[in-house]
Amino acid sequence: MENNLFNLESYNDEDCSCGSLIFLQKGSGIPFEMKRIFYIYDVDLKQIRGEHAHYNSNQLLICIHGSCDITLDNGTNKTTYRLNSPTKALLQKPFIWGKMTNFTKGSILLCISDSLYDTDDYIRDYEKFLKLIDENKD
Ligand code: T46
Repeated sequence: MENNLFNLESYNDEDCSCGSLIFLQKGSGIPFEMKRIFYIYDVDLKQIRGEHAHYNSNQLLICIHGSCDITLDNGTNKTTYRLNSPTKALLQKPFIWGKMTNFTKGSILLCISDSLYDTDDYIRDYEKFLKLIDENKD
C-alpha cells in the first residue's frame, strides 16, 4: 500500500522552553479542503473504533495526545501505523477500511475530514467493502 503517513512541520523556538506549535490551514499541511473536525478521547485500552470505509471522504488522522494504532486496509493489503506523535498525520482515502486500536490512557485522536457528516458515506460491513473493491477493479 502507498505511504499515507506524513510528517507535519512543527515550530519550536530554540531560545525558550515554550513548547512546539503545529498549524494546519487551507493549502498548507492538509491534502484536501477541510470541512469537518472531530476528535475521539477517553477510549478504553481494549476498545476498537472505526471499522469502516468511506465512499467519498478523505480523513486526516492525528493523535494529538498519547498514541493509538491505525490499520488501513485496501482489501488486499493491511498496514498498521503507530500514531504516537502530534507531528504524524495519517491520510485515510475513500475505499480504505480503517480500524483504530491500542489507545493509550488519555489519548486524543483528531480527525479532519473533507466532508460533512453523512451516514450514507459509510461502508460499515467488511464483506460489502470487499465486494465493492472487487467490483471496482479494472
Ligand atoms: C472515523 C473514526 C476515527 C456525528 O453525528 N457527526 C460526526 O461527525 C461523527 C464523526 C459522528 N457523529 C455521530 C454518529 C454516531 O452516532 O457520533 C456517533 C459515533 O460516530 P461513529 O459511530 O461514526 O464513530 P466511529 O468511532 O465508528 O468512527 C468515527 C468516524 O465516524 C469515522 O469517520 O474514522 O471515528
